[in-house]
Parts: sequence; C-alpha cells; structure tokens
Amino acid sequence: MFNLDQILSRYNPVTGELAGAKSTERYLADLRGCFANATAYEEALAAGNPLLYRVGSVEPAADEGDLHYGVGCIMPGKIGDEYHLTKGHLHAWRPAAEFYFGLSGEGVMLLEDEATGESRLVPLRPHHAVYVPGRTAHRTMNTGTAPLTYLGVYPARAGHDYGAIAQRNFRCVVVERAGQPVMLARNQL
Ligand code: S6P
Ligand code: ZN
Repeated sequence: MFNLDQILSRYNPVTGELAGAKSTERYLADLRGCFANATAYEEALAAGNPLLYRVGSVEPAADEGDLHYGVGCIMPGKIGDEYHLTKGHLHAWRPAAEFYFGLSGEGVMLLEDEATGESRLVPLRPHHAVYVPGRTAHRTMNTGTAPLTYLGVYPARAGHDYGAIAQRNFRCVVVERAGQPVMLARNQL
C-alpha cells in the first residue's frame, strides 16, 4: 500500500513539505537551549527567525505492529560552529527503535544511550541507513550546504519524549573543525 515512490512523489525537496501529511515546523526561536553557544544563538535570533527544519508525519494506522513515518528536511547553516540540528528526543515508549534513511544532502546523527550515556556520531546521507536502537536519544544535523532530507520509520507506539533532552541536553556537541563534523564532550568545550 505504501512504497517509497508513493511517499516521495508527495514530497517537495525544496520546502520539505510532504503533501497530505501532518507538518511540524521548527524555527530558530523553537530551538532555544539546544545550541551550546548561547551568544551565537542570541546573535542569530536577533538577525531573524529562519525555519530550521520541517517534518511531515504520516500515521497510516495505530494498531500494535503498525509503523509510522516522517520525512524530515533540515535547512543548511550553523549557529557558531554548530550545525543546524533537531531538538532531539527519546521515544516515549522507550523500547521503540527507529530506522533512518538518508534521501538527499549530507548530515550526521548523534545517538546517546540513555542508560550509559555512550555517544556515537554516524553519517546520514543518500544510500545510508541508520538504526537507532530503543532507549537511545537521537538528534540529526545538516553538515552540508543543501537541505538534508531523510525518512524515519518507527513503531506507531513510539511517541516523543523531549523532556529529558530539554533539561540536560545531549552529553556531546557536534561542531565543525577544519570543515568536518567532530563530536566533543559538552563539558569539555
Ligand atoms: C520521529 C523521528 C523524526 C524526528 C525529526 C525531528 O521519531 O525521530 O521524524 O521527529 O527528525 O526531530 P525532533 O527531535 O524535533 O522530533
Ligand atoms: Zn525518533
């Protein structure tokens, strides 16, 4: 019933809009507290409040065993040395894993195990898939110069828990060093 061609024929890669889907837009003002460099954040916000990313979510059915999916589009850019990023979340139903498929552009995902705090940085680009295990906080960043688009597929039960990340943020920060994304411990910046 659903295949990637059908999904992508509804998708506008320039605006990130997915026709007929529930759309969530996050502007710079919505990302307060997410970026490590608060001064750079306030300076950028004083200059304007651009759209950072958009997610079109499709929830075909909500029975046990069903899947939901979202197509995300993160605009290119940086705040200080940090790439445009998503808020990041754990799934409200902690065992829920997720599969990400890169569609266009270049990016990375920061994965943080909730129990151990172990952090990993993995590439997200076309023909790459990222498996996000359950109980793993995930944040996506656009490290390129064009919009980063991706498909995320997750159990219908997954839900979003933004609370823990909003309180303490991720343990690691991803910054540009010599043109490359590098993961650093937040407390060592
Ligand atoms: C949902 C999935 C994605 C994100 C999207 C935006 O489980 O991980 O569709 O919702 O990448 O990120 P965030 O952290 O603002 O929801
Ligand atoms: Zn998720």
